[in-house]
Amino acid sequence: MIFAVAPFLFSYHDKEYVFKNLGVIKKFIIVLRLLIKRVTMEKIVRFGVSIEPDLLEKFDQISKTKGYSNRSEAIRDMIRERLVLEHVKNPTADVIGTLTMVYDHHAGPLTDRLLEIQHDHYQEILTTTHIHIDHNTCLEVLVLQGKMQDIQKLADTIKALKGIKHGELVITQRTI
Ligand code: NI
Repeated sequence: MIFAVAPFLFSYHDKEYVFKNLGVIKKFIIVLRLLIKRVTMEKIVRFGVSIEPDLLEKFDQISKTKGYSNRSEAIRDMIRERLVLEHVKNPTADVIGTLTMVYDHHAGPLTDRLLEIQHDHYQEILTTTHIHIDHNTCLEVLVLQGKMQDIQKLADTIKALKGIKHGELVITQRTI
């Protein structure tokens, strides 16, 4: 194949040459397409799954409700979700995530405590976003990174503070 391609590569600027060798070029493109297809196909593994019809029906119904266009993508996402769940079970696993909280900034020394805790954990807190929802209420999002046990402990400490109305920790991993 390389012998067929070489003259084309060296003379691609010569319109006449290209025109004369159109057949060779077309063949080269077909071979190239097949090669690309083969390389990309190898990254995907197909496997058969035995499943009860009613279970599959329920799965398809949920997938459809969630907007999946095909089963494969829904199954892939389900597997990734499970992998994250397993990953975060390890207390020393490296994780990344967010803590979203809603609080009343008038509630006692809450804002001072929050600031103090955040400065104590500056290595785990990548960034913070603060939005004033109304006169009393604040929404704050912390982007966190570190060991699972440290992130969980930090989130628990913040959520337990008096004045925090709601807090939710969402954890994921960098590569899934
Ligand atoms: Ni505020």
